[in-house]
Amino acid sequence: MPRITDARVIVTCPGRNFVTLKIETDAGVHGVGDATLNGRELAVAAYLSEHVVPCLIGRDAHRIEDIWQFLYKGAYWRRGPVTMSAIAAVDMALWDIKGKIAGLPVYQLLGGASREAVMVYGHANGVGIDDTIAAARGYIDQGYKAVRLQCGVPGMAGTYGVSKRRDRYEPADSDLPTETIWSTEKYLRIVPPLFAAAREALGPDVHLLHDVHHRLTPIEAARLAKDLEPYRPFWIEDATPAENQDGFRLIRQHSTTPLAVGEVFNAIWDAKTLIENQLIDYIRATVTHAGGLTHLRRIAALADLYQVRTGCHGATDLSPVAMAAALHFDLSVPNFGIQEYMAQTDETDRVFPHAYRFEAGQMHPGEAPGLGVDIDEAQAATYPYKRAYLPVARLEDGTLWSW
Ligand code: GCO
Ligand code: MG
Repeated sequence: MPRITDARVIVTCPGRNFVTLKIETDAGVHGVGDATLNGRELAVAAYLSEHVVPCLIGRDAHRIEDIWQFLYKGAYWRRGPVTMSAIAAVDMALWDIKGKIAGLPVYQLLGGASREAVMVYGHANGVGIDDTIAAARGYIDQGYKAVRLQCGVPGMAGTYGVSKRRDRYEPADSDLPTETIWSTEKYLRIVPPLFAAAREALGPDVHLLHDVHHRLTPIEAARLAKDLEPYRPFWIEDATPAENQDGFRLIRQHSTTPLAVGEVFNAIWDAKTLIENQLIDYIRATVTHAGGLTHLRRIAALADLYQVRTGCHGATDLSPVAMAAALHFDLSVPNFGIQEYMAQTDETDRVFPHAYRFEAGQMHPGEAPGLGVDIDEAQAATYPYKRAYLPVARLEDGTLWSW
């Protein structure tokens, strides 16, 4: 049996912060897992190094399910993003080790490929409608079959999803949280014309997506879903905060626009009511924030019973380790829908050499044994941690809102 001999947490900032767990075994192989929780990175790093790593040493690295249960039930304090990201990192690293020992890519251990490759969506954004459509064309020219559209809101200084640099989007931009101003009324005036113009300009085939980023009340979200219906969006995402799951019932009563939710979910219990009541169409939980491959597969299996498909979060605050793990998951689950993809910086790609590849709007995890991704510790050490927070949003009268 491969015994765990050592585990350590590596925090690096090649342009943005990443937390990686590396587990060593006496079988001559190691595994890596992503534990990045944007803006709260060191909480997960400490949870792992202070409370998880000591419990791992000496254990059989093959016992993935048992170690998962040990860390989940054994903590007594269940769930939560910090706990579940820490468990996820261990889980990913153990799947990586198992794959390397078996000499197989992880997707083979998960039942093999259910498709040739996985459809991804890119992020098109711009200050106005025209440059957003131009950005979308840029993605379509690269072969993308699906594009997310976000544009600036007239009368507002900035908004979620619109970056200074078109090809990169990094909201965690400041040593202390940046304060931004939000106007629902102004936002609701611009998104339907954006979609009307995009559908007209880009034709019927390309999938168009949009992220509301938790900013609307249920009835406002229902209005947006209804207004966008003629333009056949692939989904609208996080239309309203999901703590109140009945809010989604209200949106459903008014529209057939598909709904996606779940990038901030960390356990199957966050999604259970939404899935069982068929209040959503896509579940966006990720391998990093929702307990690793072991738990994400459980969520996907529940979703599959209700024809809810997966659409994993894939922003740049998930490291290439998470992207690799997501692609093995995506390739294997029967109810895959789509995968979000944002290219990382060259520095990040150098710190995390990987086997996954993009081609014509689709991605594949590659055939390397394990996850097919690693961390170059020497490179990582040259980029020390730098505190960075996500922004906060306030209404025009100063009321704190959902960012
Ligand atoms: C997305 C997300 C991200 C989040 C980010 C927060 O759909 O890609 O909403 O961009 O804002 O992951 O850390
Ligand atoms: Mg989102």
